[in-house]
Amino acid sequence: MKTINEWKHIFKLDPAKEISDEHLDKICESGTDAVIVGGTDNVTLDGVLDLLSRIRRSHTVPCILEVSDEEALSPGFDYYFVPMVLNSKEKKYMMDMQHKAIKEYIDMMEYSEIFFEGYCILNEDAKAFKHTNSYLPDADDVKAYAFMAEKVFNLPIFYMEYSGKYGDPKLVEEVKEELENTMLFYGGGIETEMQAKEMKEHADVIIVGNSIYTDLKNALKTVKAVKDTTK
Ligand code: 1GP
Repeated sequence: MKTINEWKHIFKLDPAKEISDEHLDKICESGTDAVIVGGTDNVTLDGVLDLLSRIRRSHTVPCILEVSDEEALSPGFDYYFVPMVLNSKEKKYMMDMQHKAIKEYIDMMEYSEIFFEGYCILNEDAKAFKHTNSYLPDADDVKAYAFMAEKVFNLPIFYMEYSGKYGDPKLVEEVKEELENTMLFYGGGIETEMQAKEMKEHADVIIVGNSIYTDLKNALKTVKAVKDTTK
């Protein structure tokens, strides 16, 4: 099995959205490096467990829970990604929720399976942006957050989150230049092979979410588009 720093592509499934078995099979067998289960609204334990069991039933793709609500925390995933929202105006989303979860659950978990993500939410219209009371950083702010994610907090992942909107490839390129060891994740608005390739030029990993539900055929093509890249 590949290690996380060899990954290039991840599909993100929203437990609050319906997906047929046929489509889920296609996602899991697409050649993607992993599948994240995560969302912002209406993420319930039932929804998370339903997806986990349907994925596990017949697939071996690595399965990650992105923990946004501790009520929906469940054992059985390969990895747990925990967002720390660097551009939230509330300390709660950067520090306090994570602190509380560590206090309550760390003894039950395997720390090697947990990855903290330095999140920077860059789409003002995204649900996560509003939910976390974030502000829109300018390019220099974003680069400074990337620097802090790596050098100050030593986080394994810096995540440029444009959820629902295709972002700025130039800024992704500039942010990548700030990072030496921390992996750069890009997510947001990828619907075509060309967009996947463009963002993968700079990001280590691209995440494709919404287009799974709106245009599966083209969403599936994003896997091969980035697998062929050498970086
Ligand atoms: C969302 O970054 C992911 O958390 C992917 O974004 O849904 O816009 O593809 P999209």
